Amino acid sequence: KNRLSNKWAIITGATSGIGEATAYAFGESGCNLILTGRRQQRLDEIADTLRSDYNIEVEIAAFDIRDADACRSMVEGLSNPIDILVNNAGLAKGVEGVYDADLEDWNLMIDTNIKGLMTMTRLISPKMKKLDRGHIINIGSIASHESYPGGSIYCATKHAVKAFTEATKKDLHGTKVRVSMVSPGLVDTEFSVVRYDGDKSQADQVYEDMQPLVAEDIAEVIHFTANRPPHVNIMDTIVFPVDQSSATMVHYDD
Ligand code: NDP
Ligand code: 8X3
Repeated sequence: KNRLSNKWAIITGATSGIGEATAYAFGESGCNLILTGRRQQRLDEIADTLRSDYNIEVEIAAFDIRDADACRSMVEGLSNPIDILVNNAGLAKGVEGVYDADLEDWNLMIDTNIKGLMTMTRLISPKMKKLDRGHIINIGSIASHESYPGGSIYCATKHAVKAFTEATKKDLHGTKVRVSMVSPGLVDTEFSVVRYDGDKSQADQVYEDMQPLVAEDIAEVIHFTANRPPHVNIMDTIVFPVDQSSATMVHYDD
């Protein structure tokens, strides 16, 4: 059953990877979309394709999610109540140990993965609470559940997403607003290119000799989570490729 038709969803970080794939998955179900990210041209192109392929309404807003004022003016400009907020925008930057990691990278991750997600939730949730409906879906990670060397701050930000998701659900206890999380393992997106600061060959090595997830695999899970009947709240789903068994246990072909 399609429960997403004619709804309105915001997907943050929809210019690539999981966010973009989720936009297509929701669009195919007739869900109207508001797509965000910093890269305006990509938003334009994705929105054009979605409008012509699925005959849905698509609005775009290019801004940096670390900028709380930009988040606020986007939300204040909305003309339709939001049924689904997919808090997806996020990144890892750097793989150094805590003792020599770059403080700018740390702030970038904290401000994007934690504060950006929290700001969007703070801005969108009041109307959901008032209307007694809506769904917030946060993109966590296996790094929300485990910590690994070289990932101290990224793992800390994703653990924060888990804590925030659970507390948000409890804050909205007694309402019909749903709060969920999806926690992927290795997904072949632009994620590793960003983590390795644009070094494509290092990024490719992460997914070499094993079969990673693709963005569409996670988009399907986000779509499934959003499309449950209104009384069903999926709290969290951990999704690995079959070649992965923990954050650091990955099977590579000989
Ligand atoms: P991508 O790099 O492909 O996509 C990240 C998205 O986030 C882009 O659309 C990017 O848009 C947006 N974004 C990043 N920083 C900002 C910012 N400051 N302001 C606005 N938008 C921003 O990676 P993924 O699709 O893999 O990542 C999506 C989410 O999934 C992230 O939260 C990530 O942590 C999580 N995740 C990814 C996994 C993986 O292995 N790939 C595994 C587990 C979780 P733009 O650059 O245009 O601003
Ligand atoms: C991204 C997946 O394993 O690099 O969240 O932490 S991992």
